[in-house]
Amino acid sequence: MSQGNGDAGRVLSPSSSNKNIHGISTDCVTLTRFVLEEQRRFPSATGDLTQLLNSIIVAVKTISSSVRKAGIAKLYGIAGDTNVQGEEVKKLDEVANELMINMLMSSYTTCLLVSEENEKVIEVDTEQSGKYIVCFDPLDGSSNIDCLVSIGTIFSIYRKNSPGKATVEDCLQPGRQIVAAGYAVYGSATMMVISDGNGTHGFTLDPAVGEFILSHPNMRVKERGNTFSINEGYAALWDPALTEYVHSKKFPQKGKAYGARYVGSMVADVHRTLCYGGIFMYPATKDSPNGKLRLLYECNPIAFLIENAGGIASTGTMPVLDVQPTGIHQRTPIFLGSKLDVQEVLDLYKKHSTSAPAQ
Ligand code: P6P
Repeated sequence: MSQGNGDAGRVLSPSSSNKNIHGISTDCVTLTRFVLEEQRRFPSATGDLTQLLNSIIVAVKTISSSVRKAGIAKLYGIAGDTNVQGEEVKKLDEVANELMINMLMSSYTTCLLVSEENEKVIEVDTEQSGKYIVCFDPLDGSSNIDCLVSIGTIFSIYRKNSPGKATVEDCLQPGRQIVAAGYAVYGSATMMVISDGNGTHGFTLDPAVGEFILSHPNMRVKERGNTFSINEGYAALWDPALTEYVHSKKFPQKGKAYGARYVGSMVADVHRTLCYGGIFMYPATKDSPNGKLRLLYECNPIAFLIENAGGIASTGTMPVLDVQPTGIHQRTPIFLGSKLDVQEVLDLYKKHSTSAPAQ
């Protein structure tokens, strides 16, 4: 599928084809239908990417159902360390990881998987393997589950470009090579935000139907927002450029101060930034010279979505998508969101010539 230069105008819109009879849509654009439409833009497409995305959709629906049951299950004593059969109850992120791995492997379209939960790359058995590589975080922000803060699943899909048996080197592609990427956010509703390079589009899960429905076609990041998002608890560890930037948002020489918003769950902070504009930052600090967030399955997929929505995602010195990975779990600083807001930070790094740690 194309990258970034698609004719986004082609994207199906919920209003143009939506007929309502007794409040029931008779022509809603589901994510499955959207993916099929996108496949038809490429006559040579084999349908493998469609099959792969549909497998991810099933995994996400199941994770969503498990996330929403987790709290009540604990309350009724169904979940805890063991269930009524005395079987060990897996932690939600383990369940999410197994779901993603099983659905990806059984799609017969993948050859290698990189998971935040697995130290080593996961090889797909030859009789099941296909041409795609998927890097994913099955349940990002899972430490927030018990306090019901929104959490998410993040994924990015690459094509295996080298001949012969897939190796870990095939996973170390810059984000610019991403074929498609997305996240699911398990919040007040469950939404999937995806891009195949032809714009960034949001789909809301209708639990009554069990389908993701196109609710936010062609999402665009505002040129400038009015909030900044960063964990200020680490302010003592920031470099001078970042310290100057945050100070300028809190004590502006002219105009209103920015609001501060920070959930501590990347998908929630990113989704707010995508919807409302502003800037999300997880910078390098004196303690963590490459920041905390992982390049392959957090920063690259999110950067792909943000760029396809007209925003910027930078390490502080270069676009995130241009970083050449050297390890499957490497970290990177990230500054993302509204173009004008992120550019202010980049200009300050240039001024202080304090380059965020080189990748
Ligand atoms: P901190 C969640 O643990 C996570 O990996 C991301 O989802 C989130 O953006 C970040 O860590 C929060 O980290 O250091 O602010 O608690």
